[in-house]
Amino acid sequence: MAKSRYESAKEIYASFGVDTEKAIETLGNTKISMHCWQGDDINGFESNDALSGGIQATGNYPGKARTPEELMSDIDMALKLIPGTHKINLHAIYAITDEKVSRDKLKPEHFQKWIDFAKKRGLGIDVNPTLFSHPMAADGLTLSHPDEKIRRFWIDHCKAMREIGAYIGKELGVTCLNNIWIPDGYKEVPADRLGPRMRLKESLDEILSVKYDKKYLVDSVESKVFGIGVESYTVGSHEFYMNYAAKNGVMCLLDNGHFHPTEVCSDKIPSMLLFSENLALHITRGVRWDSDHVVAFEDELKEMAKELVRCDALERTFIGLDFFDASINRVAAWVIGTRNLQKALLFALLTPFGTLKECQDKGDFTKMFALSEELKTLPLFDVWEEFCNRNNVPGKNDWFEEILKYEKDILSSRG
Ligand code: RNT
Ligand code: ZN
Repeated sequence: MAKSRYESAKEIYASFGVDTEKAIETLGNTKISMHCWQGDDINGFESNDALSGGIQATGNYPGKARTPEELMSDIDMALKLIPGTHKINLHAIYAITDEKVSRDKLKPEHFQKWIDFAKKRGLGIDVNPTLFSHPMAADGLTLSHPDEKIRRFWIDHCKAMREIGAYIGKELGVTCLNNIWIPDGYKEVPADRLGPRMRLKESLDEILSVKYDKKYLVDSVESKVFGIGVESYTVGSHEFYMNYAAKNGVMCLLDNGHFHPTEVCSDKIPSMLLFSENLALHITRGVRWDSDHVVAFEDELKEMAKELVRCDALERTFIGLDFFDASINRVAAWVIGTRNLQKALLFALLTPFGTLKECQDKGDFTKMFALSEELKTLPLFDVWEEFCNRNNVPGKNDWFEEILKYEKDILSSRG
């Protein structure tokens, strides 16, 4: 009988010293946190007010989710086409409440429907306080606001979300990551760079002073270089949070859209891992700016995946996605972006790092280069298809047929 494509791919990789079975197994155990906000352009269920806070979703592709039921149905559809069992990432504005609940008054019960949803499917949940798209953040300042009353509101909101996260982690038996990102900054060169950062530091100190079992809740802080309307100064810069995280035992979250366009996160990963136990990531794709394009299978993504694998860091990294494209089918966006990240991880898992490192240390850069280039055209596709088959998820273009059907049957009927 002729060998299957996978069998011959397995032999080819073995000739490079790579075990495809091990790669498939590791990839199957790697959880990705799929962000709910791709499904509705970060609208949430509070109101239909415009998105604000230095971020923007552009496009008006029909069929966006308008209710919790629609969003859950769309997430289900996406997860059917994504191999493995993962986590979903929720923002505070996705609370499901009968009446309007102020963000500083949110309680675990307002996430009960999500907990039930996740339990049924064996998913984990991550949470985020929402410090944007709100009248109290109208001037773009939250935890660093000079007005104590406004700071108080946002501190209380962050505390509420941590309590919710800890509850969720316990209920699901999967550690919940609470990630804090704030839009705070100034359009013009500020007169005082230190004051806002001192206030942010104090706010964070209070928020994080409540201790939870790390089995249930862990925290991260997310930096940014700039945002729309805050081009000159960002309070929560990388240096601010990297130092804050190191000193306070929380995680630094690297969003690869949040640095200068020629800076790369792949290079930051090993340095972060050398000094902290855990790392959190938002995987996105910036095109010329923090544009949050859907993750594509491109070089920097592969390079980040390679760092996670060769630093043996998959188990200590919280890998989340963060993109929002409203110009294409949103369910397809989730599937394309998530599968691309998984493909990049598989590509990394199929790399003979031992041999490559040996070349580097011996100074044999010719062989290192030659081998790296050969690896790029090995039959990744066949191993990926095998991974999809074993996880009962369609491979090749079959998944896209399912998207078209869902669009025709479900999405097209939404007004
Ligand atoms: C914004 C940050 C942040 C948000 C989400 C919605 O620049 O990347 O992570 O995108 O929390
Ligand atoms: Zn982010």
